[in-house]
Amino acid sequence: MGSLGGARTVGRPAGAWRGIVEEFRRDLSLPADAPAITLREGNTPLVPALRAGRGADLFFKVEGCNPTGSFKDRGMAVAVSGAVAEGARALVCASTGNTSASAAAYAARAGLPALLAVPAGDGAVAKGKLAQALAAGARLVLVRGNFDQALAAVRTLAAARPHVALVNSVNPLRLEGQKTGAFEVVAQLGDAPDWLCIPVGNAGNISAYWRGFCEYRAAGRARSVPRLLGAQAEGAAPLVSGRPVDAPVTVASAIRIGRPASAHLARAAVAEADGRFLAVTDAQIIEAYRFLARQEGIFCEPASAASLAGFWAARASGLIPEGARAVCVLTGHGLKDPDRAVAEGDAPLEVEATAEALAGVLPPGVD
Ligand code: AN7
Repeated sequence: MGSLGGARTVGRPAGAWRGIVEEFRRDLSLPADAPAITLREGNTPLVPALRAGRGADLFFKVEGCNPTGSFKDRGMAVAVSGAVAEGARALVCASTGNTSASAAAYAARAGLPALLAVPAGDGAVAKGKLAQALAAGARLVLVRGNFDQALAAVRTLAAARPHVALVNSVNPLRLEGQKTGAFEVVAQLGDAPDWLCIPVGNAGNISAYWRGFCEYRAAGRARSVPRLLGAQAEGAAPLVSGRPVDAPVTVASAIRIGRPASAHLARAAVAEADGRFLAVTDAQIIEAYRFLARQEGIFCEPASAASLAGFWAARASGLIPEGARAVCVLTGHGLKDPDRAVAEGDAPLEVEATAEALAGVLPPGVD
């Protein structure tokens, strides 16, 4: 603890962002003596939409700019800081990929081993996320089952072992960290937006954002709270149908989840927020994914694009009115899933290494 605590002040220029544990410590329920295990997560850009807004005042919270490329780093920083304070000797989690990538990095930062249980099978976890876990030296285990089964297994494993810290979002510190996304949105806009649109898988993040908005309103730091739009993939939409899904399917592997662990919290949040859960098809998700990269310049992963697909559906139905201020949370970076990007892109051209050859393939209308 001493050496980790000391590391906090090393090489810190005045005014530099210290990561969410230090920046928001007074608003986090974390033991006061917990060290900050941080990669300087948070402080991600809120980027105005140029072309996607369809008459609304739309912004993107670009969570792919976190250290491991997803919003999970906010929760992981707090969960791992808490685990170190409690003397954990190992971290475990189940994951569709981003939680494991984040756990692997923060375990490395904390000097702890990590056991990551991810679903086996082709395309079950996007390649970039596997690469991150392997790069960090974590013990990556492919389990013969889906995410929901993997989560049940690691919960049972960790419950019997006090020195094994479970860092899935059933760990309350995860949601504590992730609520800071809402704090930042309020700071960036000057108040809460009218609507917050967010992809829903295990249902932790939507619950965390709601907590963050409510706390800021209670503290007088925001005048209002947003309505919540929770977007699920049609083939993995238990919160829309009201029934668990035993074999969830969607191109958005991050949210291929049929039994969300935080379903109760998310349902309560959406009810209090006068919000909605909404299902979007894989075709709608991919349309939004392509639009974001090609028309907005923002490369996110497919699951993240579900937020924009949901926003568009809600604009079309009139649920989100013209002129409303909305934020879509783009939860993970596009590089997480390189196979999808290549599959959606145009095949590259190959020519001789001459100016003449390149002149022959200039974009139309350019000479
Ligand atoms: C990019 O990594 O569940 O509703 O194991 O990676 O809080 O689960 C990932 C979820 C949205 C859904 N967008 O958030 C995991 C995992 C991305 C994600 C979600 C995930 P939750």
